[in-house]
Amino acid sequence: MRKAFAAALLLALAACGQPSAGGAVRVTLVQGLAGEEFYETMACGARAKAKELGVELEVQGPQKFDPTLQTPIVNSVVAAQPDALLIAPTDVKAMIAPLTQAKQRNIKIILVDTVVEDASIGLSRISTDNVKGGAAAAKALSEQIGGKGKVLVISTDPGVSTVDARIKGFEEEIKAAHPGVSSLGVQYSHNDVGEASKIVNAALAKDPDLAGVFATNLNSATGAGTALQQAGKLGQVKMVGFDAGPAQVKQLKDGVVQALIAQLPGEIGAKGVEQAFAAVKGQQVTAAIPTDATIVTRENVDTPEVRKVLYKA
Ligand code: T6T
Repeated sequence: MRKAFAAALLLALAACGQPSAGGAVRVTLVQGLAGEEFYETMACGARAKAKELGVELEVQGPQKFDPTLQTPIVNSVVAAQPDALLIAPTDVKAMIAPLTQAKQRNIKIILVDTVVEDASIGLSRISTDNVKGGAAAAKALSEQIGGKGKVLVISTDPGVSTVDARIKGFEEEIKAAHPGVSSLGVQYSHNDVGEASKIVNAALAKDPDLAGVFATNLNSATGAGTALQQAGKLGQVKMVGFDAGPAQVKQLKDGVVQALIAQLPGEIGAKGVEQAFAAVKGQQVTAAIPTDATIVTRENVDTPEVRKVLYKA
C-alpha cells in the first residue's frame, strides 16, 4: 500500500514537471548566440554554479542572434522537458509563443540577459541595468568629444530588449545633459560585423565631421572599430562600446575605442542557475536581479579588479 502511494506520488510529480525523486535538477541554458564571448562567459558561470549545486546543465544556442533560429531550439528543449529553462530571448515579441509553450509544460523559465514583452514569462529576470549602461556610455562619449559634435549609434536589430534599453539610456542622457551633442540616430547591423563596418563607412562619407560612435554590443563594436581604423579616423572619431570581449580590449589598447561598458555575464549565468534551482525546489525566487556594469578604459584595463570583468575568449 505504502509502495503504491509512493509510486503514485512520483508519477504525479513527474506529470507536473517536478524533478523525479532522487534525480538531479535538469536545466537547459539557451543562449542568444552560440560561441559568442558574452554567452560563452555566461555558460561558464552557469556550469560552475550547476556543478556546485549538483544541477545537470545543458547549453545550446543558435548560430545567429535570430528568433527564427532560436525558436526550433526552444521547441526541442520543451519536448525534452527539463525542469527549468534559462534563456536569453532573441526578440521581445517573437519568442513569446515558444516560451508560452514551455510555461504551459510547467518548465520553470528564468530570463538571463534579454527579456520578452510578456511580463508573465520569466520567474526571475537577471540582467545588467541596460538603460543605466546606455546613459553611462553617453556620458563617456560626450566627455571624449569635449561635449560637442555629431554622434551615431550602431545597434543589432530593433526588438532586442537589452540593446534597445541601451539606446534609450544613451539618447535620454544626451538630450538631458549634453546640449552640444547631436545624435544622428540609430542604424542597425543585424548583429553582423561587416554590416556594422559598412554603416560607419557610409556615415563617414555623409558626415565627415562625425565626432563619435556608440556601439551597443560586441559585433557592432568590432565592425565599427574596424571601419574607423581602416578609414584612418583614430583620434578624430571617438568610440564607446558595450561589452568587453578580447577584440574589444585589443581595440581599447590600440586606441580605436576609448571606453567599454563591461557586463558580468558569468554572474548572470550563475545567478540564473541558482534561481532555476530554487524555482524547481519550490523555494523563494527573486523576480528581478540587476547585475553590475564597469566602465573599462585604457587607464584601468590592466588593474586586477577590471581584469576580472573582461569576457573569456
Ligand atoms: O551585449 C550582449 C548581450 O547583453 C546582448 O543582449 C546581445 O549582445 C551581446 O551578446 C554582445 O554581443
